[in-house]
Formats: sequence, structure tokens, C-alpha cells
Amino acid sequence: MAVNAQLDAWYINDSEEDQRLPHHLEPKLYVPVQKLAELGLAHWVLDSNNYEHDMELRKIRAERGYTYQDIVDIAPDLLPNYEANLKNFYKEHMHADEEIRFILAGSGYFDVRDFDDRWIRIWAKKNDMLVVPAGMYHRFTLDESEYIKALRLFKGYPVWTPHYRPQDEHPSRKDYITFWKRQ
Ligand code: KMT
Repeated sequence: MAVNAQLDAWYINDSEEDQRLPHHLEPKLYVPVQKLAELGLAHWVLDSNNYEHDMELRKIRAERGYTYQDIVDIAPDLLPNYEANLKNFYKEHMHADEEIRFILAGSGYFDVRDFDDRWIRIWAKKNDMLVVPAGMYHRFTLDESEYIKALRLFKGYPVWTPHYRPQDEHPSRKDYITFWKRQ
């Protein structure tokens, strides 16, 4: 399916409720996929049951230079120090490289900042493939289902280092702003 296929995303409140809850504003305020594209997010819907043979995934990997892949499985009984790790994923950060995740099972929330510094919550589900651009502030949490299985892709040797906000002087942050921010 095409880039810009439908994706559930909405602005969230900053209540202290459990991070696994949807945190909708009242009334709910959804974010169109076009807005996500304008922030630099890439999204495809692919066939996760057949990902090893999927021609579209093969094409994306070749075009974007994704040479590495592995699988993460996150659930309370699968991840050591689950609650602490979940809190860590949820600290606002960026990476020097793209974060590419193809959801093979389950679901979770990727929160990303827009240029007005508001959080947008993206509900990534089975078959969604997302690219969070280098230098974009974001965080991750499981949702109430408390399970996600994702293929992680990378260009070359993988580096998952989180750079916690603020990172105003980080070259990837500066590049992100220069490329994507429109006044
Ligand atoms: C990671 O690297 O493990 C993450 O980004 C957590 C979310 S992956 C579904």
C-alpha cells in the first residue's frame, strides 16, 4: 500500500495518568497523515505476515539503504526490568539516525513533537512501518495491550543511542530543523 496510507494519530494531554492510556484531548483532536509527512515521518502499510518475501519492503530497504535488521519483542514477561525500561523509552529523546520500525504484531504509541512543541501520539499497529527522522524529538510506550513485536531496520551497523532533550546543538537536530521546519 502507498506511503500516506491511513495512520491513527492525535494530540495528547499531559495528564499524569498511566502512559499506556490514549491521553486524548477533550474533545479528541486527530492529526491527518499529511501533517505527519510534513514533520518528516515516513509511513507505509506492508504485509507483516510475509515480510521476508515482501517486494515492497525489499524495494524500500534497497532504496533507503537499510542493510541491518533485527526483531524486538516487548511485553511485561519478555523484557527484563519492564517498568523501568518502559519509563526509559518514554523519556523524550532523538537519535543521530532514522528510527525505523515495522510492526509485526501488537501495537504501541510513538509520540513525536510538532514544531509548536505539542505531542502527537501515533498508534502504530501490525503492518505499519514508520520512519522517525534523525533529529526529531520522540518517545515510545506500549499501549494497554502491553505487547509489541517490531522489526528494526538500520543503515549499516546499528546505533540505538538516545540523545535526551535538549539537543539544540546536535548536528542531526540542526539538520532536522533546517530541512523540515517551515516558518
Ligand atoms: C527500541 O529500540 O527498542 C525502541 O525504540 C522501542 C520501540 S520499538 C517498538
